[in-house]
Amino acid sequence: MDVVALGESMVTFLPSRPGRLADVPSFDRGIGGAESNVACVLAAAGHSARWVSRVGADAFGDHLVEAIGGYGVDVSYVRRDPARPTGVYFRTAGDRSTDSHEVAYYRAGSAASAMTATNLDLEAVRGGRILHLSGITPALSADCLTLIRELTAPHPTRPLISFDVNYRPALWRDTHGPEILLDLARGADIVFVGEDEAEEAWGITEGPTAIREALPEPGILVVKQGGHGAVSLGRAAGSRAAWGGTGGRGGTPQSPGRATSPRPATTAPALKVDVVATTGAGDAFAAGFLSATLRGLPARDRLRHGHLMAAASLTAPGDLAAPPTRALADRLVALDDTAWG
Ligand code: KDG
Repeated sequence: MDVVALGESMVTFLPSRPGRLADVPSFDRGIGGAESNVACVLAAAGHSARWVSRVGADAFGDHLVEAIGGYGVDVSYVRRDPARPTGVYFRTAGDRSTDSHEVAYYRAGSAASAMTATNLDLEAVRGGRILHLSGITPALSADCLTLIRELTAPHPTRPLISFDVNYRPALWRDTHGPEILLDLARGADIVFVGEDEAEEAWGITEGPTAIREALPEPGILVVKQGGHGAVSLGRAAGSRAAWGGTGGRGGTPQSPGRATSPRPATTAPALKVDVVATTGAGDAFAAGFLSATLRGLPARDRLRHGHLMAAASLTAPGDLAAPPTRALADRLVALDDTAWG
């Protein structure tokens, strides 16, 4: 198994026309969930991917398992909870950066919020080359926070941990969310964070180098800069190795250890697209980057694969868009710098 993704997925409801949630009369059903979005895009790109979670023993749980399984993702370790419902959420179609972006979650007490190390199959969770997690899960409940701490702690069969910070202030019940996220990110091997997110959560305003100073441990740190592009910062002095880091070509895991020489940062501009909706674009980016990392591609191409998958997501209304095939993505990534701005 290339990648295992663990986290809550929800049935999403998108308004059938623009407007405030209070005004729109009808909604279209879709699926969402940061981690399963990553698994679906990876499966579409030809990787073996598993999604591990809990859903209710209800119709929405059926829909999630069928829809995510339909992408070719292994859903055989998704547990059904007869006592708790599947989470759902409603959002406006608007760009997250505009005032019109509204999200209404109905997920408190959901089946996924009750995930623990004992009601999931931890061997299946640790059974991939990469375990992808996000900062959404620890915000769901005390049990979920304990689970993520356990999965990111040292363990003899711990895979590489990919962690997308995904700071969702609306989900954190206490004020310690940002410091918990920083701590979890420090325990990961590959970290994705938005520059705006680092500012909102941690008050870091000086960009990628300052974020790297706050997060020296992960072998690879990817800082997303919205429509501008993204920066991959490889092994800094004192960080753990993770498959070649910036500029590396290694397709096999290197033994974790302390690297001593700083590696240069690699920057790649994003594609210029007309944004339909930003939700899910970060997940698509992470999937493209992880796909190229699994294939041992150099840092520039990892970022470009991320941008291509993000572009597919940004130009579609749902949380999960049909990504380009691997062959098409490879052709587009190989275009020269003039095409990539
Ligand atoms: O990144 C997109 C996700 O945020 C979305 O699909 C829903 O997982 C979700 C969440 O918790 O907001």
